[in-house]
Amino acid sequence: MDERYDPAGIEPRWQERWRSKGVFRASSDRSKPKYFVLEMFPYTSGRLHMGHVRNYTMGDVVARYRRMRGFNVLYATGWDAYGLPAENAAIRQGIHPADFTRQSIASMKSAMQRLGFSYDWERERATCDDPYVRAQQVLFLEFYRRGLIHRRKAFVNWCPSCATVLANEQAQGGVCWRCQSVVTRREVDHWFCHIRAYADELLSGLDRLPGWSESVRNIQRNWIGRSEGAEIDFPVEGGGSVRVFTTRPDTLYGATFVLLAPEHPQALELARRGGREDEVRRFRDEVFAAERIARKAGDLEKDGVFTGLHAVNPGTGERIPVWVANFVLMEYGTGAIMSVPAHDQRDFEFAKKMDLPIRVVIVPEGTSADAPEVRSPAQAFEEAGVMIQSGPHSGLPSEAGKRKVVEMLEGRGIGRAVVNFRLQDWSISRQRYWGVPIPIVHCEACGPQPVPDRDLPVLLPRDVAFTGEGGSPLARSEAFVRTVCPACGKPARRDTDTMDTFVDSAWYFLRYVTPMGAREPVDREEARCWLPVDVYVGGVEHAVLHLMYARFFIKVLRDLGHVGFDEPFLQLRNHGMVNDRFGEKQSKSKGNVVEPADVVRMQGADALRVYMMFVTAYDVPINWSDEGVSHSKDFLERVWAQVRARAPLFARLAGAARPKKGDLTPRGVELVRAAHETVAKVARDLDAFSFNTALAATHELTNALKAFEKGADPAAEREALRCLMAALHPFAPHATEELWEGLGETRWLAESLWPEPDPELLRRDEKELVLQVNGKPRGHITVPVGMEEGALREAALAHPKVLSWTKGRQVVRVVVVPDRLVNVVVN
Ligand code: ANZ
Ligand code: ZN
Repeated sequence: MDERYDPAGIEPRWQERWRSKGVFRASSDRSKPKYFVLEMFPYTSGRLHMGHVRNYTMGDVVARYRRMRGFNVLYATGWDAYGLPAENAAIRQGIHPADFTRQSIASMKSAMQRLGFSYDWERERATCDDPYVRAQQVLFLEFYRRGLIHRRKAFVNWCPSCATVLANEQAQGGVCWRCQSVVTRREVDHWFCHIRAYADELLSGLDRLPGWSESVRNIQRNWIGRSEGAEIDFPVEGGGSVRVFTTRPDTLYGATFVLLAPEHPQALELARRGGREDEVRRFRDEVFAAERIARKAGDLEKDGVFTGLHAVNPGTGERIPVWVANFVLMEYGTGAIMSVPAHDQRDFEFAKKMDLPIRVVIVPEGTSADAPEVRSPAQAFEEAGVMIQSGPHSGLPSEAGKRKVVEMLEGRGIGRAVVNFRLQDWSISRQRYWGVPIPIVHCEACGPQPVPDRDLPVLLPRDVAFTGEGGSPLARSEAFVRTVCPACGKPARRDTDTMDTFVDSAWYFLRYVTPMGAREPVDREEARCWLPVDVYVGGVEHAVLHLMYARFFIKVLRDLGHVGFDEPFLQLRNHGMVNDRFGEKQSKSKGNVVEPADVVRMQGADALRVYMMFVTAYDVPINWSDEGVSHSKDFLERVWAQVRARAPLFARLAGAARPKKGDLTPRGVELVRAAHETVAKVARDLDAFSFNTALAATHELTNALKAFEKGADPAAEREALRCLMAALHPFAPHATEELWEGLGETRWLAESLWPEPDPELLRRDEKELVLQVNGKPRGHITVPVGMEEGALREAALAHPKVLSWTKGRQVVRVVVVPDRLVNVVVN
């Protein structure tokens, strides 16, 4: 142990020691309870940022702590290696995406290793590894054969700047999740994953995830957006009908027009019949060009155009016009609505603007049909009420009315009760190069054909041109595209789409438990041993996308027989951001980025780790502070100095067992008790993810040690220091290992068990007192020695034995004879 605390010397040395002995290797030792700590694996951007450091320090603290508690811990990491930025780097810098990615991995890995994270690196996986690609293509085809993946023409979200299709989840608010450009609409042939088939289970499963925050579960509930309602067919003049979705069939008689989404497949056809095709087409093009942001939020200027055609309201029998409107979304319900301006504010505004009729059919109980607000309402009345002007259904309350109207429509064969989900099928194909190729061959004669298993994986061709123009580079690689049909052997063409990287990340954690060379995509036996994940740590920005896809994947993999559980992550912890010192998000463009490597070089990995965990609660944003890191370093220096100053006292105690109470001086007992209380508190706090309070407890113990006269009771001092080292070890693993050695320990902390506190020591000295009522002994009470008189009175008065004698009587006085008895006087 050096005189000076020198993290630059200590840290790499311990990292090398741990590595060479393989102490973090996760074995399938079934004699111990398992614990799977998982973090959201990093995207291979090329640099590790402070957000990563915070995320992974938390995971590492938990992993190290759980190992010490005797768990068989699986803690591994990998690389979310595919995606656009690597391809963009290829376009801009002329570096091949594969090389960019490998270089990114190398530099990020060494940055992670320098922080001392205790990963089992033998389980490291990258989504661009050939075995990973193969496994994912196998799964793609299993999904495909099960009808869970299909190809169809669809209007999709298109990011003009990334030149790719985006899933709805990636186009929230109408902007591209990666580049923030405004998303437009395009109709393309496209692969979809049928996540809606699992919508109900994805929803109900949320009720059985107590280890997730209520807020994330609510975000998912809203995203799934289940609503009960009805589909109703409105017959159209001249033949055919338009099917609408409504949650308010009780308002049927108030539907005064029908609205279609601009991209509704019937929109142009109806307009052609109505003689207004040009107007509708022009309007449609305008809407597509307009921002989807506003269209979604409902705060855009409502606009629309008449198709020239009428439909019939199946309740009233009246002719009502059919329009196309910008606020009707194609991907929700049926893409068409019955518009009830009197009871839906959006419809109300639209009717006012277009001068369409408004007809009140629901009123609050007790309102008469000729009240002024019924004859000319000033706004929509959206609540439930009583039906009026509704033919045979008038007088029914809304709830009963909904049922009756649907029954009537069902009877006529033009309506039915349905459950609708906001959740859309997941568009999983991308017109980009750097991703997992879709293992399908298109044959003119046989149609789409799965690539046979023996020909998997379909790998990316290496030499393609990255120009950033003209769609997917794969589509321009004739060598890749040209192949033969697996069914008929004639020339055919490969699919040139690659999979959305959210497919890769939906199941990566299963690859940590699957040996590299495994034939099956998932090793079922190993998965049974390790999964579900016990705690998953990552950013809250993944509350919808990644976490929904991963839950969906597990349910499908369960149904395909690959795994035997329903939910992947038992506990989810979302850490806060790491901002700059003014609370601004760190970004290259703002020039306010704090580089982890710089901090590690100057202050050491342990100081950075301690700072991150100490400065605030795990889920609160950190506003960066250089002084904060310095304070953490000072703290570690103080700990260092303490151990150094005392180490010579322990020469004869090396390897000694934990001291017994009887061997210690009275003050020594107090010190050891404080140490064991610290250990107990740190354990409680770490179980609850309360890292900062755990560290605060270790600070207090250092203070207690500082106040303790050096050499007054070496056995006690050594025991207190051992406890301090163990409790600090998950946070500052390097410094504590070095100091631990300095205390004469031979087994590393990384291999040691948690010092379970001595219950005898934790129990404060107690004494049994006699309880009297009116001078007669009525029972006993055990209390800590020296308990305050007020507290003693309360404890005595609340004691059941005393209560039974004082019930219904008035307490006049309580006499306390310290350490002997309490006498309650009643009249
Ligand atoms: C008639 C009606 C009358 C409606 C009324 C509401 C109130 P939630 O609850 O979110 O499921 N709607 C249906 N499809 C739509 C689409 N593609 N684009 C825009 N709006 C659509 O909302 C369901 C309601 O949203 C449906 O019920 C429909 O309007 C509208 F007094 O139908 B309602
Ligand atoms: Zn063929």
